[in-house]
Amino acid sequence: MAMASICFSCPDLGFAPPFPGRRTRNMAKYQKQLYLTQPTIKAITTHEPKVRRSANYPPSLWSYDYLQSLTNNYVGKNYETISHRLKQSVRTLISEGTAVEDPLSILELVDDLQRLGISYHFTEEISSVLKMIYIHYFKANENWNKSKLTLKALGFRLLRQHGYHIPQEIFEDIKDEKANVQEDIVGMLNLYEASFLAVEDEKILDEAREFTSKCLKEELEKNIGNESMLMLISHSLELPLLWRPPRFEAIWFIEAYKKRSNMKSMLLELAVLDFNIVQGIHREDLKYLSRWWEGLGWNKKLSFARDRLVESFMWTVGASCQPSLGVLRTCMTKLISLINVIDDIYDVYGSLDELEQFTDIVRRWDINAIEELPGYMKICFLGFYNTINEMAYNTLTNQELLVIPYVKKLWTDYCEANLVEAQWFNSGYTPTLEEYLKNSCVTISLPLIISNIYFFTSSDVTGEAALQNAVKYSSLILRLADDLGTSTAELKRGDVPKSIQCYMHETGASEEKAREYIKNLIMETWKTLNNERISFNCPSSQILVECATNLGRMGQFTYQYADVFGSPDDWYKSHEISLIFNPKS
Ligand code: 0FV
Ligand code: MN
Ligand code: MN
Ligand code: MN
Ligand code: MN
Repeated sequence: MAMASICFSCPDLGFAPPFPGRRTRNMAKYQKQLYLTQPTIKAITTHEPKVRRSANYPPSLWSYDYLQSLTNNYVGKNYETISHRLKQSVRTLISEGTAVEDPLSILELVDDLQRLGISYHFTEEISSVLKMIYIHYFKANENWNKSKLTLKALGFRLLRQHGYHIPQEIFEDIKDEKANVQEDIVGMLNLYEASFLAVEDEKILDEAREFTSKCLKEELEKNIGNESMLMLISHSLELPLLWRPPRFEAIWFIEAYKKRSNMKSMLLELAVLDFNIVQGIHREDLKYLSRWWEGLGWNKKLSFARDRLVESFMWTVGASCQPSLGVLRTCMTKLISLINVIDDIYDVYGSLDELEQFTDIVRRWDINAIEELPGYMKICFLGFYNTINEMAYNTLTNQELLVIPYVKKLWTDYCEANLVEAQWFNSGYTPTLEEYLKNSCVTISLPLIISNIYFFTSSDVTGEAALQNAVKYSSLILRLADDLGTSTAELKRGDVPKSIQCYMHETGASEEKAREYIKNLIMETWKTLNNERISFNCPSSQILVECATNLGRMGQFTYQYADVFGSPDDWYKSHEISLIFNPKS
């Protein structure tokens, strides 16, 4: 069958984010347009399409005045002192753990620190403690094989996550011991989480995942036993740890940790305080961004499109929450806010003629051509152009780098791919899944976002090849997750067939089977991404690799039930509130 080429392996998307000198795509096809038939201003402004589609997006939940009223209550010497003292105590705890030589308790501590969202304070301590565990307990292989399942599985997950390639064979005996394994709920849960660290062709891990997920589901159905354990199981089954954006995991895990019988109150105290201090910084970022967004005025002037500043900021915090990365967050939120509106113009509001014109003016990066555009596009283009040029100006003055030629190319590629979708839609064409994915991993905008940020914030990034792969696989994950959550509404209002429909068209599969296929493709893509991440060893692009991965995770988190980004519901709103508006107590 024609599908064989992409069957459960990551398709070659045929694109790469254009870090310098790497981009070769030929889009000459579209370059002929417009110059030949440049319309007069009059012709354009009177050429209003008879009907425009509408997505009926609800308005923003958050007013400008409300966002401006936010304060940061967690500044000052007092909080710093308490936080410093608690961090010192945690350091002592880690080194005591090392001294007693109980690998399980050390691993549990590391896992708790990560899930509580505070491990970034202890990166050196954690990496030396894991190295110690690797050398003492793992390299002496037989010891591991005799160890308890929880120890093996937790060690496997944390060590792989930190770049040690532990072989799947340490779980080889599991298939002969299913009865014993089933008795050990904690061990099973840890094995289930560990199995997501698989790379391609690791059958033992695939089997372990199938087996443990079946048993854990049964355990939930029985609904007996420790309540806190059942909570952990249902949380894992909803989305495994590896697929969750860390900041959102911290929100949940801090509450779960409070209920744990053997919890350490000092860890909890630090996690809550640190969460609030960091949230205060995010609130300041958001306050600034809300002034920018209000000044841009798109919420009023382009009211057909999504007004989603807070939600775009939420994606950004999901991608990168560290206090020191405020500039990155500011850039990324601006980019996502621009992208949402431009995407709505291509998908919903614009006529094909207008979209060709818009694509062309972006390609020319020519402010003189703005006169040709219809009114709403004048606002969109100038707002977009000024925002991007201003960020490029900052790079020019701060780093003496002129990035406009690169950035212009990135946006041209993005707009051209969106135009292809619009042309497909207008001609009623259904692409093959492979053809669709090649184009739609550009329109999902993750490569655009990460490479814009690369140009705007990092003056000395090396190791682009590894970064490119992380971007490529994360884009695919985000695209597929987005299609699972948004395509029903998109097709209803009129849009190009998305991955699910392309697969159905190509294979005759039912929608249910097609969704199953897409979910499997996400799983397979994670394996490839894991492989990249395990072997990734380039500190200077680590931040962007994390950002890209986290954007994929944000897609899986956001779109697991519906298009809550387009139409926020109570579930989504409660996450916004706990992320930004309510401090933890
Ligand atoms: C996609 O919307 C969307 F808004 C996303 C992915 C949230 C913002 C995050 C990023 C830009 C990374 P939509 O489903 O309309 O996108 P497509 O591409 O399907 O039109
Ligand atoms: Mn789109
Ligand atoms: Mn769209
Ligand atoms: Mn579209
Ligand atoms: Mn979509």
